[in-house]
Amino acid sequence: MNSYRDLLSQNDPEVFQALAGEEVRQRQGVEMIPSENYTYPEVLAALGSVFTNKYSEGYPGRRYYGGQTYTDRVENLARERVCRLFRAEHANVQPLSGSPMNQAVYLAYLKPGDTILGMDLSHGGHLTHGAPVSHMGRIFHFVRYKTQPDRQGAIDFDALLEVAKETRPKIVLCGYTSYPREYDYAAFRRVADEVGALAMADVSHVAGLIAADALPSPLDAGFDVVTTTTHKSLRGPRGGMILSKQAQAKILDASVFPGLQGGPHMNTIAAVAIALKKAAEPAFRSYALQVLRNAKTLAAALLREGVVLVTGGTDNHMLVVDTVASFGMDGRQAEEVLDRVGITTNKQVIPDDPRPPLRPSGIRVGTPACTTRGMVEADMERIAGWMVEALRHPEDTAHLERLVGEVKAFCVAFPVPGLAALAAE
Ligand code: DSN
Repeated sequence: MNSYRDLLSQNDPEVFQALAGEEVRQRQGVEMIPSENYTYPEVLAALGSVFTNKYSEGYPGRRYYGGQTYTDRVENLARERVCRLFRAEHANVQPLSGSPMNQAVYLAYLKPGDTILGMDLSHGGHLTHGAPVSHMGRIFHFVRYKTQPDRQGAIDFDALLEVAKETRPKIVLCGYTSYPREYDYAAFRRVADEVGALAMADVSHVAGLIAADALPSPLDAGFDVVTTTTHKSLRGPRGGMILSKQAQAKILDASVFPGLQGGPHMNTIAAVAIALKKAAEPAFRSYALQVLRNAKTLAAALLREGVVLVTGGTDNHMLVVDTVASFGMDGRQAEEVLDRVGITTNKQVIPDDPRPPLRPSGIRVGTPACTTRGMVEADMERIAGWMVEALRHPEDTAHLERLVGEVKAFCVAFPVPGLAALAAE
């Protein structure tokens, strides 16, 4: 037992019950949502520390409140560690999460009505990359480009350049939330250069793989601004960061604070610093390479069973499964069936999906979280087998019950960082 659990169980049993249930869920199930992970016990400790008590508007050495000796120290540590890890000239570690981090970049450089060239949501772009339902979509003019799913998700850069010349974007944005292929950063940089736009990448999903040099970096390709959340493959606390060239530092810092946000969450920044130190260790590179091998193995196992994958496979940590084509059920049904057997995925639109977002045609599956628990290629084969069995027999209760038992027995053998001290249920 650790002390925060003791305190909660004694003093707020209602919240404690919810927490205890979530702990069991995380330990007994296979977490396959590609944007999720299990963070370090040290990160959990920093999140629950007294840094949460402190207001620190401003930046180290230039704050609006007193008492900043230790908050300055921890924010400087986070900034230095991220710059070293990603070979960035400047870092802002204050964005509260992914949406404000991207909003801060847009608001730094653009006037209302200016154009951003970003990936279409159904092809892999994020809400903040220009989905009409986002507030950013009301303020700025987003022009959305698409991939070619039948050509392994490749982007037609000649066509993209033509669109850029016609629409004159201020920002050419590359980045994704549901795209299983690598990006050609150099080609995006060339398009941005041709039209005098800022080259921006949102690498939230693959930041951990970039940090480990398992995938290429847009900073190495000369991008001006790179944004990332800190809690996905990077395995830190929930937060956001903006990395840039030194020339962009002043405008970006002013855009985050005082432009968009107030006091940064210093407990999160301390936790980010911890995760960044861990990401520089050799064990993290092994994890990142295993994430990629696991995704490839999972994809191959599903393809062998005749499952239809958007773009036909994966180059990163993620797969998008067309569940309508593969199993005759929409993504919501597939997510629910898999949930019932303890495999957590999320429903996902596929390129130009004819179905609505809450009943889309697919699911998204990823390997960072299960790799953190120590699962390897043979485990991916088993998970693929369970997924296919469940999705082929969604009405067969006895069949699903058997899978529930198998998945649970399998999962509890893999410790969850941060929960390792708890006894198996
Ligand atoms: N919700 C995140 C994801 O799952 O990719 C993006 O905001």
